[in-house]
Amino acid sequence: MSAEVRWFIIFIVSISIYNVLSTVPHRRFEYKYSFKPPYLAQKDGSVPFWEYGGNAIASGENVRVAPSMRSQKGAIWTKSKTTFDWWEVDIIFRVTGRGRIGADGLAFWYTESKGAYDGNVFGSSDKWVGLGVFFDSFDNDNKHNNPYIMAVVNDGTKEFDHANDGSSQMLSGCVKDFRNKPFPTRAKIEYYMNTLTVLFHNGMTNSEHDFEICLRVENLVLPKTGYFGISAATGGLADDHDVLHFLTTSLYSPGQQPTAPAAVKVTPEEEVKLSQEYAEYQKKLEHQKEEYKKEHPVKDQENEFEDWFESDSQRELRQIFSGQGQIFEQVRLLSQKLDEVVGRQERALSLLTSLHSSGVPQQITQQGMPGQAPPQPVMVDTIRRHEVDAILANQNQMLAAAREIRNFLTEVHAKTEKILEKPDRGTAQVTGYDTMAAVNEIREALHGVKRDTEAAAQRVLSAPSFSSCPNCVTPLVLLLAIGAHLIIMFVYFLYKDSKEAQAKKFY
Ligand SMILES: [Ca+2]
Ligand SMILES: [Ca+2]
Repeated sequence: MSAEVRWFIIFIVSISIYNVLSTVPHRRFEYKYSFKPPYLAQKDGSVPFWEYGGNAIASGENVRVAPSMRSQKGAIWTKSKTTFDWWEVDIIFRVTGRGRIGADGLAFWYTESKGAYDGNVFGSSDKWVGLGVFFDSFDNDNKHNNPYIMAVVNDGTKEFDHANDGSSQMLSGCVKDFRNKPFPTRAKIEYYMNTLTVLFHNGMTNSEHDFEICLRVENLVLPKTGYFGISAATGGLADDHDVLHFLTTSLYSPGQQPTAPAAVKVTPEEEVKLSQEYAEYQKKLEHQKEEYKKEHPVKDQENEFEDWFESDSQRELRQIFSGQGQIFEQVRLLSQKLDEVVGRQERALSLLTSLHSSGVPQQITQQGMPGQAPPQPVMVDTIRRHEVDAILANQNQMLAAAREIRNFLTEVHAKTEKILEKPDRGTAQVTGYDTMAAVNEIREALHGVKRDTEAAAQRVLSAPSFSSCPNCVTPLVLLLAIGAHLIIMFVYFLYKDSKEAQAKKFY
């Protein structure tokens, strides 16, 4: 390979890599718009960079946006507005309740201003400006299509149509059950290049790869900046609405680079003050740690051991879950296989129909219009019915012939066997040979007699005085005498043969 070709290939590869990279957005984790365990809430109950209210409770592990009690409403909002155009939010949540059906649901918000903590739309304010993605548990319009996930955009003028579950207002949605799942359910809400995509993970497995698409809306214009929020509400029926993770990632198109946060100018006094605060905080923390250790020295160990072992019911549940997970996996595989089979069937059907349509009518057109080119080439010249019949008849004939040959061979075989069993039968041949020899002898004798007779006849004819001899025997008498002799000889030979044969039989 010459150097030019090598450089050309490197150039092409680098261009293609650049093209691929240029379509992938640049991502940056936004900690100011996220929360996750552990230490989700601090000791005083606050969640850094977030504020919550209503009936919401934050713990170290999750935010219970609305607890499973009647008519509860709560919400949690980011403290500051977003500073990026495109984003992806990954929410891990659980909606759990004892009832077969629950209420009311959970909502994700991206709005121009923060909503209330006790509003009418899943715990937040109505007439919002921006986007709401609702996880609606309760079937208000009785169409048996809940739990339902939907995206609704509002310009601040419309009231949410609870009676119809927002069916006339939503951009798009999907029926997905998110209540009481073995693993936490997840939603990925992405807004990139004016396209909104909502992916959903149904919590049946713990796999990262089991997201399904719920909805996709293109050419969507949302407020340039806004607040993220989560709200939830219960009604007559009540579920626990827990949010475990809220992770925000800002997305930047390849040309656009993430803007570095503006450098904050700190005066020397402030710097001293801040470092003092930090030192005090560290001291306080150490002090609290020591106190805690003093208070719970034994309990800790107990807890440690408790964590090590699982109870019977926990183990049973775990086994059930893993079994169900396997079943689910198998069913999914089966459904994939079924899809393949259906696909193949359809392909085969389409091939058959194309064969049918290009086979029969084409013959007609070819016969009708010999000058015209066929519309489609004949794909396969199939065997005709009468040809099949002829082949079958031939085969039958061949079979019959083969059977006859076989019978004949069996007969021959049987006879050979008999012959081999009784080799003495070979004497019959000898007898036949004797008969032949005897017949030959007779023939020879007859020839001799004939010759003699002819010679005698010539002599008789040549003798002129023959008729004058009265004592001589007449030729007729002579011939009769010879014939009588011959018959006697013949009978004697036959008698001799039969005697010999009889004698051989006994032998
Ligand atoms: Ca509803
Ligand atoms: Ca409904």
